[in-house]
Amino acid sequence: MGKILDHDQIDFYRREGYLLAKGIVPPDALALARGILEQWSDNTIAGWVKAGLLSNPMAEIDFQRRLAAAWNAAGRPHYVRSPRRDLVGPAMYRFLTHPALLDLAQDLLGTPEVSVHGIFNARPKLPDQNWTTTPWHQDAQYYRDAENVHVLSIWIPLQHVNESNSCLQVAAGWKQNVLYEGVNDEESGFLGLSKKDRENLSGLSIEMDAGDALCFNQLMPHRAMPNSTDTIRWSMDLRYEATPNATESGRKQGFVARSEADPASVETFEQWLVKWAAIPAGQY
Ligand SMILES: O=C(O)CCC(=O)C(=O)O
Repeated sequence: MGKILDHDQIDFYRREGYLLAKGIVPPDALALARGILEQWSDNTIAGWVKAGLLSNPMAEIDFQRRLAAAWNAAGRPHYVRSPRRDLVGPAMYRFLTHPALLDLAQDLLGTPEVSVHGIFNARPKLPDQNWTTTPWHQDAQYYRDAENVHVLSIWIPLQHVNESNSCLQVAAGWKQNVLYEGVNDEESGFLGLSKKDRENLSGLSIEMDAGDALCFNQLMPHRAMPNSTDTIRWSMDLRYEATPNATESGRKQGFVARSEADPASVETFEQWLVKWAAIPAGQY
């Protein structure tokens, strides 16, 4: 038995490279994530108003629709499609270090020496917006120093997701454990698998509820389905790694989040913030 998962779940993850952990994200953690995203959405829309693209910030529209309505009314301006830097703050630190998420990371990494990897994203996926539809890729294509180092990704939707509103697909049964060359997807520009490498994958759609977490390792191919509904699909994706063999790419903007061997090594929000000092707002 792990801290939060049972043996069967941990075995499944080790064998298959992914795990759908049902009901693992408690309401207070989801509320933190939602607050962070509402703030980001508010700021983004305020930026469009300030730039003269929009006269009304549309604050009366609900969270699942507002950003899409404002984006369309503003003339579909460019914005950071997978925000990271602009999420950094005390609430994001609390979310990343929520005990339930650290327990999950501890169980799947197999150690209480847990670091937050510095690459995490929010994903506002607007209706019919192809440039946010993530193609087949392996996360380690974005940080090749993790080719042979376990980096755990945790994908957390804020509402129910299915094939209509951009749930993720994993390449179930894929056991090759190789890191493919990354190529830029023609449609979205995202880095991902070449057409040839995608050919033999069979995608398993993972339908999820708010509170569920989809976990996968750095080599597991996955993609998002398009959003063909009229509401926004909100999600966060986080990454964790074992501190003793943490990658350079992870440590750069990451931090030690839990340690039994050396509790004093856990880094505070203020220590984490310093690592972002050179990265301007609006960047990754
Ligand atoms: O949220 C998405 O659309 C894609 C997420 C993803 O691919 C990831 O977290 O690695």
